[in-house]
This record gives sequence, C-alpha cells and structure tokens, in this order.
Amino acid sequence: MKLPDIKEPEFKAPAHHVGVTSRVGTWLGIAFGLCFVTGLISHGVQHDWPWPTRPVNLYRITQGVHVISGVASIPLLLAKLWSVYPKLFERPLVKSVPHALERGSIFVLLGASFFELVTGLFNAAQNYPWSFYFPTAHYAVAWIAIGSMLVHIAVKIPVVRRTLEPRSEERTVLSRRAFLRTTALTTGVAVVATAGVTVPWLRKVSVLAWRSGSTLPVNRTAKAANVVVPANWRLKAGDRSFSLAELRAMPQTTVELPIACVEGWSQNATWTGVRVRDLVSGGDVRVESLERDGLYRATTLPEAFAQDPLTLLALELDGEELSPDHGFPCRLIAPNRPGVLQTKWVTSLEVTA
Ligand SMILES: Nc1nc2c(c(=O)[nH]1)N[C@H]1C(S)=C(S)[C@@H](COP(=O)(O)O)O[C@H]1N2
Ligand SMILES: [Mo]
Repeated sequence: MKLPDIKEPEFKAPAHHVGVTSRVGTWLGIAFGLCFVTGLISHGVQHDWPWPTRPVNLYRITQGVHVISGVASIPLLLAKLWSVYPKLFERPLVKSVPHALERGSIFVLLGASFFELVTGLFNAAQNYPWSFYFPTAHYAVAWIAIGSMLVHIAVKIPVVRRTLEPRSEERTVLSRRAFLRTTALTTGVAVVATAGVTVPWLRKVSVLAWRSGSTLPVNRTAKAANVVVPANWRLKAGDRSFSLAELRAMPQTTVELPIACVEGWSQNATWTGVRVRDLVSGGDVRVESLERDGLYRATTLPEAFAQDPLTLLALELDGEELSPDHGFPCRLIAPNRPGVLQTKWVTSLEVTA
C-alpha cells in the first residue's frame, strides 16, 4: 500500500499572490514613511528643533498627514498580513542564517507597527489605557518600526521589482485587482471617517471625528487642571505687571489661528488680545501658567515666535471673553505651533535669553 504524500497547504487565492503583496506593501510603505516623517517633525517641534513661524498652518498640515497616514496604515497592514499569512506555513521554518534574520526582523516590524498604530489610535481617541508616557514610547518604537521596515524593504526590493512589472496572466489578474480595489476602498473609508478631525470640509462625513464641531474642543478643563484664578490676579511680564483691565485697555489685535493638537484634531478660531512683543522685549520668552504641576503648565517661546505680530496673549475667543476651560484670564496663541505649546491660564512672561 502506498502512503499518501504529506503536502504543504496550498494557497492559491488571488489575495495571496506575490503581486498583491507587493502592491499593498508599497502603499503601506508610503503611508508608514509619511507617518514617520511627520511624527519626527512633531517630536522636533516639541523639543526645540528649529521651526519656522510661517506658514501659520504648516504644523496643522504635518499633524493632519500624520493622523491620516496612520489611519490609512491600519487597513493596509491588515490586508498585507492577510496576503502573506500563508508564508507562516512554509517549511522548513529556517532555511539559512540570513533567512532566519529576515524572518526575525519581520516579527519585530509587526510588533512595532501594531504598537504604533494601536497607541496612536487610542491617543487620537484621548484614551490612555496604559501606564507608560505616550509620547516617549510612541517615539522610541517608531524608530524600531522604521528601522525594521527599511531592512524588510531592502530584502524585498528585488521581489517587488519583479512582480510590479506588467505581465500577462489574465485569468487571476482580475480577481487580484478586486482584492486591491477592496483594500483601497477600505483604506479610503477609514480615512474619510476620521480625516474630519483635521480637514474642515470633511467634518460632515467623518463619523468618527466626534471631537470636532463648530466650537473649539477643550483639551484639559480648568477643573481638571485645578486652576483657580485669584481675585487679585495680575500678569507678570518681566519687571512689569498688568491687571486684566489694563491688558484690555492696551492695543488689541485679532488673528485667525488654529489649535493643532498632537492628539490629532485641529481647528481654527478667532483670537483677540495683546501682542506678546508689546508685553516683553526681545529674546526667548518663558510662559508660565497658573496650573501647578501639569506637564503642559509652561513653555518657552523662541524669540522669532515671541516677536511675531501674530503671537498674542489672547483675552477673547471668537469675540467673547475666554471661558475658564479655554484659558481665562489669558492664554498664549502663536502661529505654527502644536496645541500643546499654546499655554492656557497664563500668569507670567519672562525673557530668558
Ligand atoms: N496650562 C495648560 N495649557 C494647555 C494645556 C494644559 O494641559 N495646561 N493643554 C494644551 C493642549 S495639549 C492643547 S491641544 C491646547 C488646547 O486648547 P483648548 O482646550 O483651548 O482647545 O491647550 C494647551 N494648553
Ligand atoms: Mo493637545
């Protein structure tokens, strides 16, 4: 009697064709690349790397690209995994040392990618179900993800080159296209459902952009920040000090500038107040808030920002006195800065250098 051959499982579905893997992989690589570069920019801006004051919306755009490319990466990564999972059944498991290293780097890439996408998504939902400090972890793991991705690309470039060349195997090509189309469509839906957090004209169709609306979202309330404004509040500005009435009596400027939060949402608003350069003279300016010990209680305005005619100590938002949650009695608003650096409940301005 002849024993049946034990065969490896065969995966013939069009989604598992190497041409599909290459295409989805290329899209994913582009999305990851954009996400990495814009994330790096955001990290730099928050860590005193040189950054211009114009265009006023530049940070808003880089942050928007970060969120959109991150969201797009989720369905792309899932489609890519679906496309390649039969490789898990390939035998032998390890063919050679380079092969083992290549396989190993894929596990690192996968782990790091999932970590980045999941933490990023939770962050955009303003949800922190973990105990590590998000920016540091998200930033560190980004390097692992991009490093292992570059290794993966270097290894796979010959395959991608080969498979993206036009060839004629018409029979399966159509159904492969169907898988690619579904992937593209799912990615499009995911983007449209969330991009309204940063792109105003998409707001109406972005069902998941629940934090955005006609009024400016509040990142941290006065209550959460434990801010109590003393009755005799005065702004300290260098050697001088001003009451709220005195600030209101000074020349007022109105600007339209966005809050572009690192948590993903961006929204424009109209701000009225006193130019920072009218309150303190040249140099970098340390801005402190009434908040006692929040992480974002103080920032430093580089000189170019402090001197900018659009940089205000705002007293009004959309024509009305600032509400406690938006920073009463006054808050910083400067062009092209991440929201996290637009300090609320300001109590002092000090030239440091
Ligand atoms: N003092 C203080 N200022 C702060 C914060 C804070 O926690 N404390 N949060 C910042 C963040 S992360 C953002 S996005 C903006 C949001 O401003 P808004 O709540 O007025 O929209 O305020 C910034 N200013
Ligand atoms: Mo923010």
